[in-house]
Amino acid sequence: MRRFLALASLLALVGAVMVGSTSASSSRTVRVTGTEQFVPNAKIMATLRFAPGPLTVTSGVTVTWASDTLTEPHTISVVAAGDVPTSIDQIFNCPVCNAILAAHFPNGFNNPPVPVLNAGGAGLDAVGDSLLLAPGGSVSDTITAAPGSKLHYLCAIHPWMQGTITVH
Ligand SMILES: [Cu+2]
Repeated sequence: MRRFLALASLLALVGAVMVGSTSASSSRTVRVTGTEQFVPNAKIMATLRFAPGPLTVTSGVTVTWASDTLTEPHTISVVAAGDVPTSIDQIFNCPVCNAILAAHFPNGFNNPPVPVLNAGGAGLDAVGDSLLLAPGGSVSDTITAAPGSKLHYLCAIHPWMQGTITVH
């Protein structure tokens, strides 16, 4: 738990990040919202989430993730369906999350991050694609996955934040 809190405060130093461009013809917005509370020896609570979680888009659409969480950074990280945590155990021990954060911060959390990890082609289309979202910021990218595919994504910092993008 302490690791999570330290990580969150370090990531809060990350500057605003904008990626890609807004498509005039078609774009969608996902709100990144919620709160969290930690009372030592009493409670841990978080409602941080993507709203909506499931999204259905046409291939080529630009999606913007707009955060109203002013103190928390997030990531939008495409992962294999089988790597999406489904239990509290998996949330607090998430190997794919650790790998994503190591790739965003190759020189440690106190040094400038790599704001975009790109696997596959340009845009969001493959496992390994990941966008860093600064506290209170927004980030956009084009959904380039082929029609008929479904992307599973999560926040590598708060892995219960999970979404899907069904592409048609
Ligand atoms: Cu998050």
